[in-house]
Amino acid sequence: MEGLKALSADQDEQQPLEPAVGPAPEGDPEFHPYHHPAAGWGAAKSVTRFLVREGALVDGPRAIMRMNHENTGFDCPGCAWPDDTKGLHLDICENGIKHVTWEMTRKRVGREFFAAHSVTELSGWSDYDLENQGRLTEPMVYDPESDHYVPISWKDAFELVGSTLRGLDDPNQASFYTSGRLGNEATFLYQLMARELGTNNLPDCSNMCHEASGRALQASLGTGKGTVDLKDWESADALFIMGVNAASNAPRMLTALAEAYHRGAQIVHINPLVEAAATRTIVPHDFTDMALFRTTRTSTLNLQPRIGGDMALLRGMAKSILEQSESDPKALDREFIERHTAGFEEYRALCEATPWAEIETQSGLSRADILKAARVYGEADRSIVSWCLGLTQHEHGVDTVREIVNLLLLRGNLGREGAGPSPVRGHSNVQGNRTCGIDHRPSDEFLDRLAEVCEIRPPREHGLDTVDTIKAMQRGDVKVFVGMGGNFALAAPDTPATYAALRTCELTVQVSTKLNRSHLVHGRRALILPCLGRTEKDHQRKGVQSTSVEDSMSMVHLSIGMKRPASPHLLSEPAIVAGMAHAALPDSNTPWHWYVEDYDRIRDTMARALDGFEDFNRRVRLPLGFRIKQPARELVFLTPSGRAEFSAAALPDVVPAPGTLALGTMRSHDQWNTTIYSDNDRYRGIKNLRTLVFMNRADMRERGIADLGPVDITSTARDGSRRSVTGYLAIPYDIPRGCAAGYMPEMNVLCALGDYSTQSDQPIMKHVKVTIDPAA
Ligand SMILES: Nc1nc2c(c(=O)[nH]1)N[C@H]1C(S)=C(S)[C@@H](COP(=O)(O)OP(=O)(O)OC[C@H]3O[C@@H](n4cnc5c(=O)[nH]c(N)nc54)[C@H](O)[C@@H]3O)O[C@H]1N2
Ligand SMILES: Nc1nc2c(c(=O)[nH]1)N[C@H]1C(S)=C(S)[C@@H](COP(=O)(O)OP(=O)(O)OC[C@H]3O[C@@H](n4cnc5c(=O)[nH]c(N)nc54)[C@H](O)[C@@H]3O)O[C@H]1N2
Ligand SMILES: [Mo]
Repeated sequence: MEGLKALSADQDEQQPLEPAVGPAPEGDPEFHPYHHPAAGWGAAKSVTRFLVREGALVDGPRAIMRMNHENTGFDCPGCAWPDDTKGLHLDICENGIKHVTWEMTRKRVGREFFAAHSVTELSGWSDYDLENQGRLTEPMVYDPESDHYVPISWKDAFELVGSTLRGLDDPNQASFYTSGRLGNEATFLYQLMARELGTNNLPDCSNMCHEASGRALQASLGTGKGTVDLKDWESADALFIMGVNAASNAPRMLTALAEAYHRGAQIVHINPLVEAAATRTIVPHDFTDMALFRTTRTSTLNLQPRIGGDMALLRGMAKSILEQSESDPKALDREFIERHTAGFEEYRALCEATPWAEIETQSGLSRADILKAARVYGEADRSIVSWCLGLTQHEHGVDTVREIVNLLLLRGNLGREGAGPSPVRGHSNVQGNRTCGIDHRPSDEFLDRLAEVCEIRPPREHGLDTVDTIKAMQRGDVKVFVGMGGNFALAAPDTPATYAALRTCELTVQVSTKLNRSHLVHGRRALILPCLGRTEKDHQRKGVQSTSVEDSMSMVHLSIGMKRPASPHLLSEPAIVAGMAHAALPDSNTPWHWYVEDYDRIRDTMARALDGFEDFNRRVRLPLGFRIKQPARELVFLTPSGRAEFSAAALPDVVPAPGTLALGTMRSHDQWNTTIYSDNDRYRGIKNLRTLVFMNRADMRERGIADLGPVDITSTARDGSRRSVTGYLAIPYDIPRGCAAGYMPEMNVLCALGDYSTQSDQPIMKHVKVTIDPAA
C-alpha cells in the first residue's frame, strides 16, 4: 500500500498532464475585484445565459416555479438550506436554478456516443465536456476488448453486480459510497442491502464535509445535528457566520441575513476571505428590491482570521466573556451552566490559562478585534453560530466545533428560540442519508432495531469511510465499489492515489445521471447505471412515487418530480438498489421489488426502524413535512453525563512554518462540487481561470511573484511526501498573510491521502501545507 501511495505521490514520478476540469476558457484570464451586491441582477443575468445554453428556456422556468413548494414540487437539489417556513414563498437562487437546469438539459449520452468514443479517448476530455454531453440514457458495461462502454440490459447488469458480490470471500470486500443527493427511501434500502450482505462499509460524502460537526455535536450535546430551525434564524439577535461562502454555496441564506439586518440583528462574518455574503445583497425574490437595485447589508462585522485560526478566536471570545463575568453577573447564564452542563470549571480554568498573546498569534487577529466579536456576543440575548467547511476540514475540526458549543453554553444559547448551533450542510440530503442509516460507525441501538424490524443480522464491526475505502483498495482488500451518485474519483483527496486505487477493483458500479470522471477511472469490470433525477416523474406499479429528504435544520418533506424522464430506460434509485439487492441476495426475505412498487411501503418500514420517523407516511404529507425531534433542543442531552459537556482542548498550532503557507481548497461560484459550469468566479472577480491561487500581496512580493504571475505549488504531507501543481496564476487578494486559497477538485492532487484528521478522519482540505514559488 505504501508503495502504491509513494508511486502516485512522488514528485519524481511526474504523472502525465491531467485534462482540465473546467471548460476551455472563453478568453484570457481576468481579475477585477467585485464590488456589486450578491444575488440581484448579476445572478439573474447569469441564470438567463445558463438557461439559454442548456436549451431549457421553457422547461427551466416552469420547473423553478415548482421548486421547494409545499409538497407539490420537488426539493431543490442545490443545497440543504431549509425551505421558507412561510410555505409558498418563491425562495430560489441562482445556483439552485443552475443545478436544476443542469439536470434538465435536452442533451443525451446514448449508445452511439459510447460507440464513437473509447474510454481512453474520453479520459483526455475535460470534466466539463464529459458532463456537458447531457443525461445518460441506458445501462452500459465496460468492454475491455474494445475499450468502449457497450449497452447491457438492466437484468444482466444486476446479475453482474449480484454474481460479483456473491463471489467475494468476505462481504467487507465491497464498499458502498453515497453522495448526499440520494432520497431517504433509496438510502434506507441501500444501507439495508449492505448490512444484509454483511458489511458496514458505507462511506459517504459527509466523511469529507461534516463528519467533524457530527462527532463534535454528538460528544458535546448527544446529537449529531444542529438544534436550530429557520424560525430561530428569524429571531436571533446575533448571527455568527463562520467558514462558509454563503452567496455561492447556500445562497438562500442571503435572504435570512438580509431579513436579520432589517430587523437590527448583528451579523458577524468570520472568514479569511471577505466573501460576497459578508457585504450586501439584493434579495432575488423581492421584486421591488430587484427593480430598484435596492441593496441590503448582510454584515455588521467582518473578521478575517488566519486559516485554522477559528478555535483561537472562539477561545478569545469565551475568555473575554469570562473576564467580564467577574464584574457583570449577567455575562454568564449561571443557572443554565449549573443545571444543564458539565465541565464548566475546567473550561474556565483553561480559558484563564490561555494567554491573549497565544490567542492573537493563533487566530491571526488582534485582541481588539476579538473583543469586538465578544461584545456582540455578550450583548445579544439570543445567538446562533453557523458554520461550514471552513471549520470542519481541518485536523482540529472537532475541537473547533466543540469550542463553538462551549461559547454557546456560557450564555445558555441552547434549547430556546433564536439560539444554538447551526451547521450548514452540503448536499441537499446529506443529513437525511445519515439519519436513514448511511453510517460506517452505526450505533448498537440502530442496528438492534434494524435487525428486529427487517429481520436481518447486521454486522457489528464498524466499516470503512471514504479514506479507508481508498486505502483498502490499495491493499487489495476492497474489490467492489458501488457509487450511489457522486463523483468519487474526483471528489476524494490525492487524485492519482484515488485513481490507482479504483483501478485495482474487480468491479466498479456508478449510479449516475451524467457522464463523469468516475466512469473513466474504473475497475476491471465497470457499470454505468443511469437513474432518474429529482425533477423527473417516478412511475412505479402503484402509481407516481415521491421521495423524502431532510434539510440542514432537520425538516423532512416530500419531493415529487414532474418532468418526463430523460429516457424511457432510466430506473429510479430505489429500483436500482432493489435490482442489485435481489441479484446479490437470492435467499433474502426482504421484499425488495414489493417495496419499490409503492414507496409508502418503504416508509412504513422506516417508521418502525428509525428513531423520529413514527407515523412517517402521514406526517411527511403535512404541508411542510415534519421536524425530526431534537433532544438537545429540549435540553435533553444523550451524553454520558446527561448534560451538555464543555470540552477543554488545548489550542492547536496552526501558524505556518516560515516560508510555507496554509492553503484552503474551495469552490468557485460557478461549480457544484465536481460539476463545473464555467471558468468564472463572479463574486471573487475571476474570469476564464480556475488554475489560480489567491495570495496576500506581501506574500507574493516576498517571493517575487507578479500579479497573475505563474507559480508552482508544492504541498508537503505529514509523511514528508510531496505533491505539486505547476503553472497556476497568483491572484493578489484580501487574505491574511501566510494563507492561500484555490479551487477543488483541481487541488485535490495536493491533499495527501494519509493527511486526514485524527479527530474526525476527515481529509484535511482547508489547511494544506504548501510552498509557492514563481513557476520554474
Ligand atoms: N453552488 C454550490 N452550492 C453548494 C456546493 C457547490 O459546490 N456549489 N457544494 C455543497 C456542499 S457538498 C457543501 S459541503 C457546501 C460547502 O460550502 P462551503 O463551506 O462554503 O464550501 P467551500 O467552497 O469549501 O468554502 C469554504 C469557505 O470557508 C472559508 N475558509 C477556508 N478556510 C477557513 C478557515 O480556516 N476558517 C474560516 N472561518 N473560514 C475558512 C473559505 O474562504 C470559504 O469561504 O456547499 C454546498 N452547496
Ligand atoms: N479538495 C477538496 N475536495 C473536496 C472538498 C473540498 O472542499 N476540497 N469537498 C468535499 C465535499 S464537502 C463533498 S460533499 C465531496 C463531493 O463529492 P460527490 O458528492 O461525490 O461529488 P459531486 O460532484 O457532488 O457529484 C456529481 C455527480 O453526481 C451525479 N448525480 C447528480 N445528480 C444525481 C442524482 O440525482 N442521482 C445520482 N445517482 N447521481 C447524481 C452526477 O453524475 C454528477 O456527475 O467533495 C469533497 N472533496
Ligand atoms: Mo459536502
